[in-house]
Amino acid sequence: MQRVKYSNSSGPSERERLQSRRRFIQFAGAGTAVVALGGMHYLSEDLTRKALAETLPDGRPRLPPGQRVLSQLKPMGGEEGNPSPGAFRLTVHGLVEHPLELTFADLLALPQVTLAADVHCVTGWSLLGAKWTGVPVAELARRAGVKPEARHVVFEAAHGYTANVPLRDATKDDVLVAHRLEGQPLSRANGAPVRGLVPSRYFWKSAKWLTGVRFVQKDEPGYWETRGYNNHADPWREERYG
Ligand SMILES: Nc1nc2c(c(=O)[nH]1)N[C@H]1C(S)=C(S)[C@@H](COP(=O)(O)O)O[C@H]1N2
Ligand SMILES: [Mo]
Repeated sequence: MQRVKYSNSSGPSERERLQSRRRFIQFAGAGTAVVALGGMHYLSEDLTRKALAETLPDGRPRLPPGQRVLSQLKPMGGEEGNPSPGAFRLTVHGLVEHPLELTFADLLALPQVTLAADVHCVTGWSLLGAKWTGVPVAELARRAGVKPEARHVVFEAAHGYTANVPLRDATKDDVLVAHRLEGQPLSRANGAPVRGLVPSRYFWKSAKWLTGVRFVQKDEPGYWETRGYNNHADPWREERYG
């Protein structure tokens, strides 16, 4: 299996990541076939054709424009956090009445949800209908007692990675603090032990190696949002770049 190639094993430097993104943008702009993109090796023409014939309950096409379907999740890199459940802590903080600090066991003791979700990476691939298990962000919001002035959620991850989502969207039923994919614990590359899952947005909003969920009043554009990517990131509107 081919992996995204970085110049060292500990992960890409920021400069390398931005360069690789820029190459993608050039490809996309030139209308080059998506197979030219790095990491499309699980690309499935059959699954793509099938998805193109489907619509969501609200009438939108199942597959957002410019996307092709993968048969399995492809690790996209990033600076990994500590994958050990024993070391895991999740802080739920910011504009809340009762800040929480949850261990992995605490998280598992909360009501769990398993749902099928489609995810869409800005580099042009989608993974459809995978089963994710975790705790809804809405549940954490309720337990922490989010203050009425909160308007946005900042997903915080290892090494300072963040992703911002409006509170209304971050508290939809399908937004999870997720720890299982297809019934299995998350792999290290896919964010172990816990990641955010925000299916309604490009996948960079789904922060791997999650460490915190922070409620804020004023929007705080995150890692990619401050590096040329769209703040809102709706795949159906192709809100890819800023
Ligand atoms: N902490 C962290 N989370 C992250 C990233 C990252 O670099 N660091 N990359 C994002 C991007 S751009 C994508 S497409 C998805 C990829 O998730 P995967 O590697 O599990 O496929 O994670 C998102 N979450
Ligand atoms: Mo991505």
